[in-house]
Amino acid sequence: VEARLKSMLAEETTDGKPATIAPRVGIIMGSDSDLPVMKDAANILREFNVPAEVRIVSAHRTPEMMYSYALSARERGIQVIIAGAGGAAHLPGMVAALTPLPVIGVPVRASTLDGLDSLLSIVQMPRGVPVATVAINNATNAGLLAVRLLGISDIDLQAKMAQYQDDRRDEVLVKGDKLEK
Ligand code: RP5
Repeated sequence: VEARLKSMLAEETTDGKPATIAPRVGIIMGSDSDLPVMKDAANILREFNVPAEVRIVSAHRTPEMMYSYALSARERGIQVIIAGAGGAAHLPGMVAALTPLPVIGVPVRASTLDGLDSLLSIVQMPRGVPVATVAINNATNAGLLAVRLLGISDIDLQAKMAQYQDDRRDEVLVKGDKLEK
């Protein structure tokens, strides 16, 4: 598992600089079986040169670790937490209960219920404890939302996001042009 996680982590940013600076985003998940989905969030953050860490933290199997991760994240410089889990997906909500940081929940399709169980477990938070929930298995959007949140106080990052959106628009226009020809 450690080897798989290490290979997920950016050894260096895309502009060639070593990623030795403290992580701004924490990507956590309930099990290594969530990794094939959650790697999409790590890839987005790497694309935007946002330093991130990836950890397995289970609400049910390692509850003490979940507590210490959530309680220490802010003082370690983490600004946004992306939490993915499947089934009885309690991790994002429990972490949101323990930290004032914004928590983005990724419902992972992990059971016979096609991910609906994960979605409802994450999205149906009680008033007062918000989790920003993305679509089932859509860790890409979790990464993008984290970039947008950080972009509020980081104009360079916000400009990169605007460029990313322009690029997506251009892709659609090029496809449309091809269809018309
Ligand atoms: C959840 O249970 C995890 O987030 C995972 O999605 C699901 C299944 O975990 P494994 O049994 O594959 O470890 O806690």
